[in-house]
Amino acid sequence: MSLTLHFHPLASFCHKALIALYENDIQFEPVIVDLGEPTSRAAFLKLWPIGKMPVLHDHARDRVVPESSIIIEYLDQHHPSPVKLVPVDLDEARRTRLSDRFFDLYVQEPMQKIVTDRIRPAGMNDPHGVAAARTQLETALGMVDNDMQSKPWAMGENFTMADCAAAPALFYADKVAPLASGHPNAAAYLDRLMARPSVARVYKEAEPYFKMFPS
Ligand SMILES: N[C@@H](CCC(=O)N[C@@H](CS)C(=O)NCC(=O)O)C(=O)O
Repeated sequence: MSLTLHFHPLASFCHKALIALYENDIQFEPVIVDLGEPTSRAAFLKLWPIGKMPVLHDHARDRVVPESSIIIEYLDQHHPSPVKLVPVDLDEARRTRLSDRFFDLYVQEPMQKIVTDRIRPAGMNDPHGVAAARTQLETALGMVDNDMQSKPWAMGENFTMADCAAAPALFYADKVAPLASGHPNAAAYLDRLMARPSVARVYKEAEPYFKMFPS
């Protein structure tokens, strides 16, 4: 098998890459990384010393591809498939990348800040940082709600990389700030995402690991 994906089934940025792979039925070997287990951790850090998942290894081209957005761009480029996740039109592509950045930086990151604070050792919490993250998440979710009033997917009629980013971002954001209470369009968009077969498959496979999610 040419492609190996190093990932963890509970990790939101890994879900983004998995959605892209499943969306186009691209074959790959999954390798679960356990950063708490010395052998798995050492093997992963050897591949990508930054230590963030997911990482795609393309053995045929001898390429190590980190960063979820870059992995999706790489797949789009080297595994041309029916669902074009990065539009060919340059303006559309740039707008798609902006939406992808938006979901990563302004939904996923504050959501992760809130969640990871729950598992910090006693006395090491960061209430100021968590409050700032909650404010940013609320602002971002308001923008998503406004943007998703009248279209099925983030870029309009076509499912793209922006939706791959939106699915895990909104899935976990909904756990820390339930969308239905103040953001009905964002909640309906999350429902559409969850009904998409590639997304549904990722969350079905992640189910056994959800007990590890700090609630
Ligand atoms: N910008 C990176 C972020 C990746 C990231 O933060 N991954 C998390 C899992 S969702 C991770 O590897 N965390 C492990 C750690 O920080 O030790 C991407 O888009 O791939």
